[in-house]
Amino acid sequence: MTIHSVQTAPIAGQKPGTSGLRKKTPVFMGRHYLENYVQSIFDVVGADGKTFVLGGDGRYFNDRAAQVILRMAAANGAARVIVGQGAILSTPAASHLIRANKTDGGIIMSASHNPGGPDEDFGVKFNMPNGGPAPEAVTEAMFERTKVISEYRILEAQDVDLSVIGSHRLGGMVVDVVDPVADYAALMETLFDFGAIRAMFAGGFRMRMDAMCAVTGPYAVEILENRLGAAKGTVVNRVPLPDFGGMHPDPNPTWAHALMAEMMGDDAPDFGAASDGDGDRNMVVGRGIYVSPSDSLAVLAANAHLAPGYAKGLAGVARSMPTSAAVDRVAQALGIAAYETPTGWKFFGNLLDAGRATLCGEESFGTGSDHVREKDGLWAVLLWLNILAVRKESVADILAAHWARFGRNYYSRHDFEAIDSAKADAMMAALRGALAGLAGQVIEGMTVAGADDFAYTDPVDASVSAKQGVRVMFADGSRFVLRLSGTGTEGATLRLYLERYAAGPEGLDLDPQAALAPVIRAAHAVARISEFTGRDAPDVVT
Ligand code: VG1
Ligand code: CO
Repeated sequence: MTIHSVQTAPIAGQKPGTSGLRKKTPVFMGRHYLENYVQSIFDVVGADGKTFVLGGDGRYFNDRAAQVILRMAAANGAARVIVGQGAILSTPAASHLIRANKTDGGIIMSASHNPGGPDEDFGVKFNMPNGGPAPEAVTEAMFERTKVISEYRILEAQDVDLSVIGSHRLGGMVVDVVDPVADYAALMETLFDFGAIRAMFAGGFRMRMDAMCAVTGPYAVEILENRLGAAKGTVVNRVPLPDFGGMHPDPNPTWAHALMAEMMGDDAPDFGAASDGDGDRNMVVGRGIYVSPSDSLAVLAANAHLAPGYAKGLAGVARSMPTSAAVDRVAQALGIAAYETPTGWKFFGNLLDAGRATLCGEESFGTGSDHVREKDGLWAVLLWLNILAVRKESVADILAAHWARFGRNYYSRHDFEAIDSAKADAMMAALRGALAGLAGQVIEGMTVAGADDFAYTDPVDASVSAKQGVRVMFADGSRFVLRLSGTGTEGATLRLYLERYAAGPEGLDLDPQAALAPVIRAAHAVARISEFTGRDAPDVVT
């Protein structure tokens, strides 16, 4: 078979964001676009004689992109690629395969929570041999490579039949097609008390899992229904579709509204959950009660020892800076370290590898542990189920007890989407310029204790990441944070994160938006959101 060296030229804008390179699908399908980026990945990490994992969330173009990546891997001298059947792998399952097979990394095709389809989003991300997203230094090197690329290598060959499990050949390279679910499900069995959860379902416990027509469906059906005995039909929207059935596979109260309606209605099941496009996010809902992701992380940290995989306790916990400090209070009570990192799972990798943190989480519906190096939606659902099976209390009771013990960090995120980028940048620049004068000011009756632009020094490798979000902290423990999204593909998305602490015992049952009202007003006044962007109200509130 012939290896072609194809002449190409740099394409502007191939800069990976919070989680890989994401663009509109037609952009990715444009001439040389995918090829330039994949060659840049191989040029940076090297492919000769190496083994990689490949899979994606099944969105539109997933199947064809996989064939291109395989042909390029073969042409670049890779020895072996392990591919999920049908080119499907959830992000946590890919992370697990990368680690379990001691490979040299993997390529994940996903734009995660972004909609999919011919006119929606596509993405490509490289994960390191530890199973985690490439750190900034590596993604920067890939971006630099895209600016000077002049040729890529690709094998002339027919498609590999990825529907057939087993070993295939592509030129000099082996393509091992594997069941996307089996190894992941086996890993989950080592972490959780499947017997206890099975007994809970057998006792009549009811659950709803909304896979949002994305990649989690097959995993959830196998684990929840087949192995744990949840009623058939527990998992809805269970077949992954190239356009996610038109759904926006972002598990939050806005986009998973059907699940929310069911959980708040009469005859609601005991427990509800949803996951995102690539299966690394989770939303958790109890009967009649929504669990904010920051609270979920805190409850999981406080109760993880009830699951066999965490019976020895946690080494430490880590959260992204905009995530509420609820988990910090748990860490303090447990006497373990709590780390605060920038947004994006890539920053947790070093802490996990060094054994400093066991549990990690983000306010954006992401929770995970040292079992893989990605956040893991179904893992979080199973840890909740394990805790419910042991404690035999409702989600509402568990939350109430948690707040009574630790106090409550009222929390919300307001997203302003598809803002003109220049306006968003101007707003952030003005805000950064105003930070120095804020300390000591009284706004909405609250005194500003400090304001800065978050910078992080990795405690393991001392790498520094600056300008990770503006935070304004008040003397009473309230705060707000503003940053621009790094995963969008249209204009800018402004994220406003709001937090206020109530120690209790009074005032633990307020509506979060009401409890946060002064912080919301303060944020708008300081950042002049409406003046710069023309927006008064957010598009999505979580
Ligand atoms: C968002 C979230 C962040 C998450 C990232 C990837 O990034 O805020 O917490 O790690 O998405 O998640 P941003 O830059 O748009 O705020 V996933 O499930 O889309 O890979
Ligand atoms: Co995701």
